[in-house]
Amino acid sequence: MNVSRVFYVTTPIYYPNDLPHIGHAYTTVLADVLARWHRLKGSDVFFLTGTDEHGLKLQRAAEKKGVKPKEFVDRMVPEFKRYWKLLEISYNRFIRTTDIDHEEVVKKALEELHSKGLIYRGTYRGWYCSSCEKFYSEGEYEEKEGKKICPIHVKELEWVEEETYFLKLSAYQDEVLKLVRDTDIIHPRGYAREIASKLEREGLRDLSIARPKDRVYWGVELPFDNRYVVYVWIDALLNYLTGIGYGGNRKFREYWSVVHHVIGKDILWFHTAIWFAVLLMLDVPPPRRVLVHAFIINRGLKMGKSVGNVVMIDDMLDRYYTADSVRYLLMRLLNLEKDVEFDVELLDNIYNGELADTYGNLVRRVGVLSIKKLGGVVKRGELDEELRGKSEEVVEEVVKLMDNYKISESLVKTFDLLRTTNAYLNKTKPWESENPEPLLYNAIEATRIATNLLNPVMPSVTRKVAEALGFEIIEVDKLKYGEVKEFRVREAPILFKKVKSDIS
Ligand code: ME8
Repeated sequence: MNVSRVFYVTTPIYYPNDLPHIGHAYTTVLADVLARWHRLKGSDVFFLTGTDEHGLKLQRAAEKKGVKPKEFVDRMVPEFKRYWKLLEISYNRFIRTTDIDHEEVVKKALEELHSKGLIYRGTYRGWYCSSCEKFYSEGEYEEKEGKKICPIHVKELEWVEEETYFLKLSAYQDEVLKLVRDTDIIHPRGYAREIASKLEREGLRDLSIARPKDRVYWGVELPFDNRYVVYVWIDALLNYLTGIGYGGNRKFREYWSVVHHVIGKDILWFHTAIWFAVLLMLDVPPPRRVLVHAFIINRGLKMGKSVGNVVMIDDMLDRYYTADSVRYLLMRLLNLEKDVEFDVELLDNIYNGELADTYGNLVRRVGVLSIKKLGGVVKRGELDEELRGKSEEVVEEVVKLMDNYKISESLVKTFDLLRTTNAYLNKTKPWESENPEPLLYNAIEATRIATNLLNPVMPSVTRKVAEALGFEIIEVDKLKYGEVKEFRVREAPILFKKVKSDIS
């Protein structure tokens, strides 16, 4: 196996205390698009997603429902799987932190850290947010009317004072800072600067990595002291190792060398400062990339259950009918650096203008005309230089953009080609022409190129177009304008039903 032809991508493992919403879909679809893009480039891809099932938050959610935590998460996991199926998420493994192989990895890792003398006993005194499952140090929280407030969940922090075990992260501060500042692991770089300056300002403090069982019983037992469970974030981060069979084998090393962690900016500190230090301690190389995106916000606040401003995946599927449309819209909105407001009017316009009027309309037109004028058989004739030039330019640009995680820009580029092709039809008028075949061939060929490029974002609709117009979705390196000798057009499907802006 050639190393450059391997790709490993992960999503955060989500807390199954509630159903996933479009914030979770945003990350998961992004990871799926990268997985599909690399498959389209001929790589051997491993795509990992799953659920983060231990800890106080889950324990409390189960207590609220009056059931045991395991029973509660067992009920929630099928819901996550159902949503990811609806959205055509092509994961290779759905990992649960309650999986036996994972619990073994956690124990093995903790043993190793302990035997290396990196864990010591101590007392933790400080503030905790159970929704973040995070210890808050001074300056990180907000204060309102004398109360300490979690800035993400806008709720009061809890005071925690307990005997625990600490992990000696502070010993790795300089090495971690180097990885953050002097490598290209964290992307976009603004996030690296943010973490570097936090490290320079506050340093990397030792972390409490256990919770006493009389407070938190729902977790992996600490292998060297059964009165404690492992702190949920340490448990969770290790899933990325379990997912590909943590160990010294070749498969693990190959996948690990290219791992991309896709995350939202809320969990950046855990995936950089803390994770890099833990990996250094375990003698595992740092991840190849931590790909960070900003938030989807609604009425100015991060969309989240505790804030009460979520848009559910079902709401979006109801409005835009198909997984492909929802995936397209989420990826069209995607912004790694800036928060984006969930704006239905804007989404309606993109949906109607781009999917229905541009892509849908083009496919329908070439389909109908090919069947009517040529009985569906469209042979290659003279290639149109403008469409060929445009197609080649778009393929080249899209490859560059996708390889740089600029998915929204790549969609805009591909839609340029679709628009140019619609304009080509308007200009050359194959419906009036005595020799419509070369005109239709060129239009279908450009449609094929665009469809092939759109496949990772809209897997179903692009397959449908390929079948209707009679071509195959192929590896992107082999995509070349004019390659197809003949199209056998079978039908002229209507791809996207328009939405009316007056309903919401
Ligand atoms: O943090 N906008 O799980 P979680 C964009 N279990 N992305 C959003 C979002 C929004 N409004 N809301 C959620 C956890 N997300 C831990 C992870 S990993 C070892 C452990 C996405 O269920 C985004 O990816 O709270 C964010 O980082 C993640 O969901 C948080 O999911």
